[in-house]
Amino acid sequence: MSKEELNKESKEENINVNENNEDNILSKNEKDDENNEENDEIEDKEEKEENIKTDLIKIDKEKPKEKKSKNINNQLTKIKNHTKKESKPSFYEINKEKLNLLIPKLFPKDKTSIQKSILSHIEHTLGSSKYDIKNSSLFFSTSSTIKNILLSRMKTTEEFITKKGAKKIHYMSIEFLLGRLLQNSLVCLELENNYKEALFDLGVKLEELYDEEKDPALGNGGLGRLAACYMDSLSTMNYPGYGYGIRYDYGIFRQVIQNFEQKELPDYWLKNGNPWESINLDTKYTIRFYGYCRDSIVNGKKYRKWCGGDEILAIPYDIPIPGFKTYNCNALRLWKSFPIEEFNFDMFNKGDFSSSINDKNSANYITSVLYPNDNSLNGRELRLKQEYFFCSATIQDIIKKYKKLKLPWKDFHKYNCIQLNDTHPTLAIIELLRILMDEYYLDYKDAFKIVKKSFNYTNHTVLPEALEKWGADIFKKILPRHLELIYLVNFVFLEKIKIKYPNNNEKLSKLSIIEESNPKQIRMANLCIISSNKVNGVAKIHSNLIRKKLFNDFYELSPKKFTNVTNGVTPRRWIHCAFPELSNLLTEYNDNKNDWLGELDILMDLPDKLTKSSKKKEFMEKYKKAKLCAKLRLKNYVKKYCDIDIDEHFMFDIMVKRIHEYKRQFLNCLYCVYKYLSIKKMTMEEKMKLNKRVTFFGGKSAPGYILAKNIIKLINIIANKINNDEEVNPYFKMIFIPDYKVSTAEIIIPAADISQHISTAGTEASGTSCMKFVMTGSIILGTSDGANIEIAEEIGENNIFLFGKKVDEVAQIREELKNGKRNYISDNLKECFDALYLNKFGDTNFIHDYLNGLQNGGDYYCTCHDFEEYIKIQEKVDKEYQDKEKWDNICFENICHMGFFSSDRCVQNYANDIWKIKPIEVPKPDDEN
Ligand code: NBG
Repeated sequence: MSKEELNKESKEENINVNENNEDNILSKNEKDDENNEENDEIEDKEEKEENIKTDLIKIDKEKPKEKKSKNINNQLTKIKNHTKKESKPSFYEINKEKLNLLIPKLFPKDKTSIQKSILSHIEHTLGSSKYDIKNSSLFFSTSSTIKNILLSRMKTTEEFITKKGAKKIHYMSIEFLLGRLLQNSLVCLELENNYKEALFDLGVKLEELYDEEKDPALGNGGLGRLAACYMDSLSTMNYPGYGYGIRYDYGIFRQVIQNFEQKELPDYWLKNGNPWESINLDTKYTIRFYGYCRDSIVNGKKYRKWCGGDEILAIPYDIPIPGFKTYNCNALRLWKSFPIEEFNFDMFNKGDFSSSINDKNSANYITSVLYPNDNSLNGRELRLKQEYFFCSATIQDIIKKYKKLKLPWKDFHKYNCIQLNDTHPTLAIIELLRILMDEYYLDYKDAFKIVKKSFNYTNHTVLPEALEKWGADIFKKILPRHLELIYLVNFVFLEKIKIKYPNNNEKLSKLSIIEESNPKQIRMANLCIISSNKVNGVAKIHSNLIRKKLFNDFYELSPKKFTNVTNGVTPRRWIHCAFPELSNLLTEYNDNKNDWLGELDILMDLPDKLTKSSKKKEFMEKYKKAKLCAKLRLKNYVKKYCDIDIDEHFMFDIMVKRIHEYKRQFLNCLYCVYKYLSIKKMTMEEKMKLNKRVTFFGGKSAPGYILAKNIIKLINIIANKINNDEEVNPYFKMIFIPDYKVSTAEIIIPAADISQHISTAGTEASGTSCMKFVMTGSIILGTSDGANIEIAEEIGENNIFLFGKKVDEVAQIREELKNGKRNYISDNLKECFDALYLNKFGDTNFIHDYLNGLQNGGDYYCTCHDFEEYIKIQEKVDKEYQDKEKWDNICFENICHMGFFSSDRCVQNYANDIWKIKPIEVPKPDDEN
């Protein structure tokens, strides 16, 4: 369905919502779904037994007559207030007319008003001097002018959506890898040219200001970047969606290479302030850690209470998320921890100055730094505190907003849907359960029903080392009440399992949330699955692996719960911002319309249209020039940051992603060794026929991941040898680009001719950079893994270089390795290993143990097994690159067939199949000029 159709439908469907007819709030889709939902055998029976009896209004009615303790009175007043109509008109209601006149119109569009607005911020917001204006303050003030527009839109969007009584999606993610925001915001507002012109008139290049922005790098890799793309698409598609995460003071570390090795430096991204956020001091929530649980009696019934321990505050920083060509602007709410009191006056007065600020420091620690692990568990106490901190604040926020609607709890899920981006926000499930049971006195059954209808869980990995588990002992200490509730959820669930599978302890132990080890471990994924409405993987192959392998027992129990939403990326950032020359060209030949940026499928007709109008040749000439611009940008970047000269006419072969054994940068590195050794053996004549190539690597390793760090070191040592060998470097170079992040990705990705995505089949859940590479005109060299498979389906198998063992073959090889089979080292591979054993590239002793392991049954990721096929496909790549015209043509056709991989399609899938929400287009108010 196109965006227009969706919007039209939404307008029709949302009329009259909130006019005493709650049912109107449900879309037709949802009503159907309510009837068919939950076919799961066990859960279904329960579902139909009785309707929820307890809601807030009822509790209020059933208020006991006898005298209650002060405490209980307070609690009941609290509940009563939930339903009581407020009588006092708000500030807004009193001043509505005046406010609309007095709040300045904040949408500068023409040259002079843009300039005025920027300069006013320089002088008044920043307090900088007009006598000494630097690019850094111009960046901040320019961004501030745009933030003001977006803030107004964000508030209006929220107000409109609330008034409509629409269901909202709350997207919870411990990482949001936003990347720079200035250009993206201008593009969404369609003001990029206006600002360019206004600044140019002042002698400033807008692009130079883009470079002033520090990446808000609040994530590790694909998972965090996916969350950012989804935020962009939620606004673009007019869905009422809120992001919730953590405002880390330090995001991912800055990577520098010293003596060939990765060194980590702290990256204080807030050094110059963040122009995009606004702290919301009206909202604060108390978060508790440690303490104890006790019984309390309310209305003759026993309840549990969590008391004591330490309390800190969560305060939100909101970042407006604009959509492309729409007024709608959602909010990303990031929590920062604060101490309850600035510091302890008592201690201060007694002269204990350092202890008086201790509390302040320990509260601040919670959100100070992002854990730098990608696809592996961070089993630290502080990490668990981060997870709970952000879950509790988010759930309290959602509840506060829901309470304003004055509706019964049983309808909570009709207005709220919570998506868990992996298991890091799992505690939100238990936090909602705890608040419903312990603070609003719902019984377990009712509370759990609400929870289960509200939550959905996305799994992002099948790697065992990344599946979160927490020791029950840590939980007992930090979150004692949550541990009790987890045991309760597990008990109730396992009782049902015992009925379905009598005398089957194996089933019980596989399905249990608790792993009976010493100490006991809590399996967060099991908790998510048991407590969620839907569970999805992120690419077809991955979702099938989840169903058939990873969570097979759960799948057999509730097959309908499991679904797939293949990942996608936003074309605004990854085509337009990253590769403006290509974007402008596509717009030019799409009748000068850039609507394709909001509906990527539009490009599908472009190749035919160009052929029919005989403009194909002219277009392809311009395409070549655009690609050359992108390659030159990378060439200059490499000169600046690596001090290496490269020739833009070489084939650019790029592999950039987190460094991981499963992603197999080592395989690519071995091929570079092979290529070097081969060139060394060649005659001049043979060399002259070579396809000239630069192989680029980039990516960070987790600081404690020794093998990954050794791989970085190996790449740098080999690159050093190759680049300094004059017999080889006219034909082949190898570069490691340090500090790979969103802003560098925007320079690197569009420059590629070929890009590598060569994980062992069955290990990369999806991968998203593969999509960005194809969208900007390069061909994938990859395995049958993750999203590569679906990209091949969309663009055609002939337009992608696939190689390597398939997922079933990998399983078979692993079995054979277990049984002692060892004849898999080819002569080519042996030669490469020998060169490394003999330290031909420099001291590579550090990798010898790994090489020994690979040859002795340790080839778990099939690096050696795939090596020969990899050489063959690389030869094919070199050969096909000779016909540059054909190559460019394939790239162009591929670009035009990537509509499926727009994140707009993804959020539409989530909205229709999982969240059951409809878009709502917020009308542009008359007072915005
Ligand atoms: C990563 C996968 C990628 C996938 C992203 C986004 C985690 C745990 N998983 O393959 O490794 O593209 O998630 O779904 O970071």
